[in-house]
Amino acid sequence: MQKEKILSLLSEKCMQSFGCDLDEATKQQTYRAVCLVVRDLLVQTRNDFCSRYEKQQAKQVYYMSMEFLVGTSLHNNLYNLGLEDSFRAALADLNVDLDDLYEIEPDAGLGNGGLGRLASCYMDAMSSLHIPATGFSLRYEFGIFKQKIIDGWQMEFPDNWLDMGDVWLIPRKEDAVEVKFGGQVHEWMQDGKLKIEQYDYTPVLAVPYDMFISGYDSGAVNKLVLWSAKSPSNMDMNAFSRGDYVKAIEQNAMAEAISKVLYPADDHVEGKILRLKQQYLFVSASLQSIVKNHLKHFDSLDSLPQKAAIHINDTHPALCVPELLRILLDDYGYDWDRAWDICQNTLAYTNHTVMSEALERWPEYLFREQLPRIYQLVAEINRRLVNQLNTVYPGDLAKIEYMAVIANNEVRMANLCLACCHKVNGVSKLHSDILKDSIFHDYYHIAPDKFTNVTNGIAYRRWLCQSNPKLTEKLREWIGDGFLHDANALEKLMKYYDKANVLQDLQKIKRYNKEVLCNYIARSNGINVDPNSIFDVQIKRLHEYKRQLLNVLHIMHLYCVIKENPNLDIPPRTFIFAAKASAGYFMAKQVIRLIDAVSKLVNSDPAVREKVKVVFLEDYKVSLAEIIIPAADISEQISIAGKEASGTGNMKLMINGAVTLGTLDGANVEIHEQVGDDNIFLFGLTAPEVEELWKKGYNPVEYYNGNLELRRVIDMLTSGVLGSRFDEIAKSLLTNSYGAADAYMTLADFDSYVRKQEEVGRTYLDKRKFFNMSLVNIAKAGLFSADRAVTEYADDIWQVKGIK
Ligand code: CJB
Repeated sequence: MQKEKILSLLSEKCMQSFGCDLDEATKQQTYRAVCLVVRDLLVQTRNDFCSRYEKQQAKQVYYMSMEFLVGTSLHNNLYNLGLEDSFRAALADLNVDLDDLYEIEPDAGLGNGGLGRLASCYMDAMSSLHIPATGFSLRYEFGIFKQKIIDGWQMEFPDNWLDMGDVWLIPRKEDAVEVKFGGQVHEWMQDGKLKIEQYDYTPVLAVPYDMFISGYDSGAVNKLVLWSAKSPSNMDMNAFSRGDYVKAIEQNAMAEAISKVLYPADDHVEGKILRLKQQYLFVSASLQSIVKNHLKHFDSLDSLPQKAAIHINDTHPALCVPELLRILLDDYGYDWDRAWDICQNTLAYTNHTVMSEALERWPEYLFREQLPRIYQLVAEINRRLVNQLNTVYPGDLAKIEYMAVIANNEVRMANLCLACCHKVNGVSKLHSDILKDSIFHDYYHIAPDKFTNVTNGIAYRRWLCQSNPKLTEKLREWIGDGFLHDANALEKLMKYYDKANVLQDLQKIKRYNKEVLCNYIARSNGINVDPNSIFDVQIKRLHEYKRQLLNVLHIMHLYCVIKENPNLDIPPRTFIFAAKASAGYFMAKQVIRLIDAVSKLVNSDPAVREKVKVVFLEDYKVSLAEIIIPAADISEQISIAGKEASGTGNMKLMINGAVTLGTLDGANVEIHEQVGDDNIFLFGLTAPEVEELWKKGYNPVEYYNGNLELRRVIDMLTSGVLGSRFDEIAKSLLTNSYGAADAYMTLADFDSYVRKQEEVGRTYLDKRKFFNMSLVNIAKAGLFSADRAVTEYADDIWQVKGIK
């Protein structure tokens, strides 16, 4: 597009939206005008795409997820539309730097971490692959909280993203749907048919907002539909006319509270009523709109499984099962068997974690009270399931109870999905095997064909091409443009494996990206970091199983070693952390406090700080990850084996040339398969070894007593040298009385980790060797493209195809 055309579109938008000329617009107004112009372009492409797939009566994907961690959109959309350079040039005429506009865009942080970001990567990939898809979620008024660290403590602040982020959303008030909560169910016979009605319920309106999702160089634009809860205006009229003004307002607020805020817990659930209401609101509204859309094009719901693949992203949208059943039975008069058949063939489920605290279960009374009709259906699903299980496992009451949807006064959402969905997948080879062999083994036994694996993937055009333009430019020069469409073409880089000038260029690019990050660190933390040091990065949610603690204990060990021997010859290191902890997660917050204390100790000690620096970057989010990842040398993926379902940060770091230091957990196993032993730093127990050790009886005190280095750092925690004491952490490692001590085997893996870290240091001294490794990581990262992952979903689970 010519820059004159862009300028005229911008001028028009500016006048329309703000009543001012473009050259008088503030930066914020210019930003909004640019976004609105881009949005219009997306609408045009979308209309064209829709008419093509409607004409072909193509099957569609409906991706149901409580979280979409979208991040920013302007850069992504301009890049995908191939308009970045022309917009940059047009804006330069106005003395506006496009990068400044990128910076003022808030992240749409409608997710906690990996799961939500994966959903966004898959939306991007579906658009790039021309697969007609709609994502459904909630339009949280407040996304993931903003994090500040004050005196070592994480503080949470509201994320009012809609202030600026609303520019990408198009409301469709006319398409609002009603969702019913509470009340009673009335059943009666009419003309020989059972009739069902919910009465005395509380209605809540779900209003859809559309956000368009572009694909790379693709004629396809999909959309994310975000539901916002509203109180129906007529609901309070009675109370209002009786003069019960406060009650009316209260009811309004209660309805609207449903989409107010994202629950900030990751890999962990809280059985709160509001959360159940969020889930039902978005599930019911989405299914109503899917059904309506289907009936616009086809004459009955019999063909739903042929035309719609509804995907349940983790158990949060598991209410899809009984809600779709309810619609088929109550609203469209299907009989049970036919309705169940349609549900089974339409719905598929991805499991994202084996952590027992993340498996959703609802107290039965609460579930029944909030969703009386849905409860009846779940009870009937359970009754039929238990009957069936009695024939497969006669008399095995323990097994049947384990597999039941309702047991011990709880409704279990994973079992609901397992009982119904035609496909169930894990998110890495190891994780999918653990599902089959262990947590879902009994379901696997009765329906082995249901189970499959789709290893996660990333939208590499965001994570490499957009966030690391220097590397991308060089890659294009070295291997051509093929990788922009097909990530497997990155493998061509292997021909330069030992080419000195390529390795030097890789080193220069890394150095440049490190300088960018150094500037950020100087601005945000006031710490001067040496760009020649190894950038050793652990960025992810703060969770005990991810073992940020192991990383800190090693840093404390290094501190001790350097204090003992100030002339120690090791390459300087900068340890970079970024992580949010769930607001109520005490131990996670203690670990943040420990990182903060260690960083103060290390960074202020003249004997140590030349060799080691520790930086904790506040408020980890997509846009911050985009700055850190291109600058990383070492990617810390050090979870206890068997617990990290996949990880996707590991893939983003790898494709940017960072070398993984990790356990054989999640997708690290496949990264290892890709790069081979020589291009990864592996340490620690494997998943079977972890299991073995638990069986044998794990006693962390033996490790503490048997390893002087380990003992020294654990003793430091309670000695006061860190400025304050970390008794709870030490206790959780050695003497936890309410669970297993050291539940994540940090002590068992300490020695192996320390030795591997020494190897990392030695390897880095040989720059050529290190950048050989880095090159291999980039070259072999193609497998982890979201395009590959989505193609597997499309072929094996959804049976959908891209549109010509
Ligand atoms: N995951 O981010 C979350 N939240 C959850 O509640 C459960 C799992 C993560 O999902 C990612 C995407 O599949 C995985 O890569 C990651 O291992 C897992 O922890």
